[in-house]
Amino acid sequence: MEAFQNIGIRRRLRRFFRRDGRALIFAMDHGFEHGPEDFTEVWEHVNPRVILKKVIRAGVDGVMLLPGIARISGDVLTPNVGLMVKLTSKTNLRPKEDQFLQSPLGFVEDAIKLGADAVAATVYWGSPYEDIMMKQFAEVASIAHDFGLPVVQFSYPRGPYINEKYGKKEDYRVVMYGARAAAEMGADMIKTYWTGSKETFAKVVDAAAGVPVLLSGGAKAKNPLEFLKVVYEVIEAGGAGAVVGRNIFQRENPEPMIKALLRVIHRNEEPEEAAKAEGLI
Ligand code: FBP
Repeated sequence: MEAFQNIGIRRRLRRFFRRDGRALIFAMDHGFEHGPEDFTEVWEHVNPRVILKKVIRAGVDGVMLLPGIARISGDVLTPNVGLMVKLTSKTNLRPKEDQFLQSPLGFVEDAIKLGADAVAATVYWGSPYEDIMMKQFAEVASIAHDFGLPVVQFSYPRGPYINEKYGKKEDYRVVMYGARAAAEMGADMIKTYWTGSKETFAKVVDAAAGVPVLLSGGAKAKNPLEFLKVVYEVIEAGGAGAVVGRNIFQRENPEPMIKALLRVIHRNEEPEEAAKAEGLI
């Protein structure tokens, strides 16, 4: 007989991934990680209930929140949407040299109380604080797995040594390394940077050895088509979808963007086709 936990992990992963094994997850930890200024473009979205109602109505598969926002928005989060609670973060207020460290801000037990379907923690691979974040991730993963909760690693190579050695943190060789390290640590889902091409992202997917790899959205693209093209290539490369924040909440009306992303992710539509269908171009 299978262990109870395995059943829990599989059931909960299905709350994010559709039958095609792909997901569009809305990320919103920016009020903490970047500060409320990230909401300047569309100020009403500083209220999590306002933006969460919009993105859920538009059909996202899951949301990623910090514990306090999950609490404030509890009644807005409909049961058909997967809830990922992130348990580490950092503020933009800390000194520059400490920006390469994420700290714990909640516990697996809190996430369970909130009804989470997964927990997440970041590791800045290559950072001078890598050791601390590895321990944090290992602890979160071990406890979460005991409770049948899947664990997501935000696998972000980052820090002075990465820049020195690879030139940029998005170099596929280091993104691939981070994804592999996440898989080796027992992550059930990996979120990481765009490497710039379908071919290089396919290497990242290969290195993850079957653990689903999702794109980390990044700063708002110059135009919607540009972002849809990246997500299309992620899917073509074997990626399992995208976790998107700013490209959604920095739009007054995020619905057409979400619907176009869903077309690309779940229907394999070409980016131009999806953008036209949703009136984005
Ligand atoms: P975005 O789609 O806005 O990039 O959100 C994804 C995310 O990982 C957030 O969870 C996080 O706050 C942010 O990006 C990290 O951004 P940065 O690269 O500036 O640390």
